[in-house]
Amino acid sequence: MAATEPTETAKLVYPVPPAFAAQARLRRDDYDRLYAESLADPDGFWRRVADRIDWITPPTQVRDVSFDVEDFHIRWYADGVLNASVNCLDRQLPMRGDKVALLFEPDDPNTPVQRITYRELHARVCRLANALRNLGVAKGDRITIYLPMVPEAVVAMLACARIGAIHSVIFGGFAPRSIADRIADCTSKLVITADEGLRGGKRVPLKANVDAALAMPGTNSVETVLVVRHTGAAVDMQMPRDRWMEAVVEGQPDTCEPEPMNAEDPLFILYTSGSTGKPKGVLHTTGGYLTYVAYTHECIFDLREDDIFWCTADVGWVTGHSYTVYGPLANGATAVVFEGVPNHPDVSRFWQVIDKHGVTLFYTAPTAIRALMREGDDPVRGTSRRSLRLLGTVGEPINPEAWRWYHDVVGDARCPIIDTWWQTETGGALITPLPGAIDQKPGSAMTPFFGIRPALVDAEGRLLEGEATGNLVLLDSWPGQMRTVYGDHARFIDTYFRTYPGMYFTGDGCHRDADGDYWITGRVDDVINVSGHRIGTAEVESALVSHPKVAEAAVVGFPHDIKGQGIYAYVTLLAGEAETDALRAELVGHVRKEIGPTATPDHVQWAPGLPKTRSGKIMRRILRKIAEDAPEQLGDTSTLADPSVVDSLVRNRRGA
Ligand code: 6R9
Repeated sequence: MAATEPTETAKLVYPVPPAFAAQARLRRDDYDRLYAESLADPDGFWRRVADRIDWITPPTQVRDVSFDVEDFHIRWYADGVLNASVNCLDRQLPMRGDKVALLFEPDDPNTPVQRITYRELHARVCRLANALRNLGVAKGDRITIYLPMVPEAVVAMLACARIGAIHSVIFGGFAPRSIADRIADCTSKLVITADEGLRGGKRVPLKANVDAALAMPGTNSVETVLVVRHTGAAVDMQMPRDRWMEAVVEGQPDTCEPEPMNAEDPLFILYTSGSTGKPKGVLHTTGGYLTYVAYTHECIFDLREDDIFWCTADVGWVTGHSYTVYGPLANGATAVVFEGVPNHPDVSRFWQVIDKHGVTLFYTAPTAIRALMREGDDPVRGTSRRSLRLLGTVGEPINPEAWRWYHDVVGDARCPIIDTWWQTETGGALITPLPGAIDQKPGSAMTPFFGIRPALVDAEGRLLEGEATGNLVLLDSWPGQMRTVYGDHARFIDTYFRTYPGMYFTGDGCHRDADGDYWITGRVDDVINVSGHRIGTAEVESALVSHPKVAEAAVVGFPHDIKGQGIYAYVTLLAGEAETDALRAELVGHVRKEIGPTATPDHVQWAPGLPKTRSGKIMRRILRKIAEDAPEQLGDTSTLADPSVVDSLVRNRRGA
């Protein structure tokens, strides 16, 4: 599923719809001209783009970058001073004070919608920012946000930005252990959470999860927990640590002096899974990030003043940060904040919400499209969707079949689709067709955005020319690039800049076709992409081996019809432990408890032994082939310490 097959489908080009091109911000000749300019004179190009930002002190410097590990640095607009919340709020007040900034659609369609104007959002952000200052939060302090998809999540992020605190948003699906690790890593001073979350009618015990996390070692940096009353459930309040949000913002002034931030001062940390060890704290700074997300949001979504923009991603992921919060608000757009899920109360919810709010730009993940495609066309056809003018996807490769269904059924063959490739690390979209300029091919992210220089390399780091398949690297920086791994700059350099010297290594495989268009094929490292969420195999393995009956575990991805990839775990039990179905279920539950539901293994196979080299390294290539049910492609197993373990694994594989 993950690997799209370009060869047959590349011929099927969907030209830019002429009606769309006629009104588009950027057309083919604009793309060609601006792309050429952005490479020929990056300084001039990005200087002009930065004019869209309200600077307290405009930058005189633009790009200052070296990917050389001996003299490594990435700085953009380094002497500029600004405040991100001012750009998202104050700047909109004169022209757009009464315009709706956030359109909140609750989990239950019968709960009233909230329409929050820029003026109101500004006041709410200022009140919370003042309250945070009163609680002793200062510039540079880390604040953990663990909230459902509700307007308070956006308010909390912008309140941090207002006073220069660094937010670290944790997805509401993460379990106490994951919360504790993330709090400990950045020594957060304050946590913002809610009594409970609601997803598809189910309650998520957010406050109880925070309580459990704060009982774990390493979390005593937290002085205060602010609790948003959301469902009204009774929660345990520990005084004086825990405070109700409504009580602390009560009576606060609705204006707040913004903290002047240097362009390179941190804006946020967002934890993401890597191929080794614990999740890393991806750090983004203020000036470059904001410039990049605002500019890409306008160009790639062909944004207009009256658009209703809906990105379905939770703010717990980078897509929510860049394209629900910072990009749209910096552009003065109206953004939908959706608390629910695509199949509640029924599988036409997305399309009903589009009709209810007149959504014009819709951005979601391939996994949701595949799940809804399986339900047939009727739930879609029963809705109008006439307001839509553009569709987007993000998070994983989209298979051509799902692409065409999205195009033909959801978009009534009217709307262009932008397949946007990017990463937590990249801040914003890097490879995507500009909708009025670039023809589309189902399954291809097509062309680089302005200033982006993708390239393909082979395993030895040799640049590949023309039509080729290899590892995707980026040859130069862009303003939205991450600046470091929080607290571990060496890990940042080692992870991304040592594999191929002088280049940023994405961790993705990619094919470039004869026309020069890019087809991302998926991760080439030990990261599994489950429903667009990154899961490190090492994290799942360490959760499994933390169970008292497990001796060893190896985890790989396998193709999954809906999720893109599923999680396949091979588990070796301690001597004397019985391989029962009950224990299998217990292990699955254990991983959910340790990491969270996104990391739930789809299959656990008992492995009396694991295939290892003589030096003791697990041969994941072999485990992947067994999980894929392709034992005929195992290749050479003669270098294994004990080749016979493979036969037993093949015999007992899931597909057998
Ligand atoms: C934004 C986001 C990043 C990884 C990335 C790649 C995969 C994202 C994609 C895509 C193919 C696309 N990915 N978009 N693969 N086509 N349009 O998803 O960030 O959660 O950090 O994941 O997702 O493998 O390396 P993040």
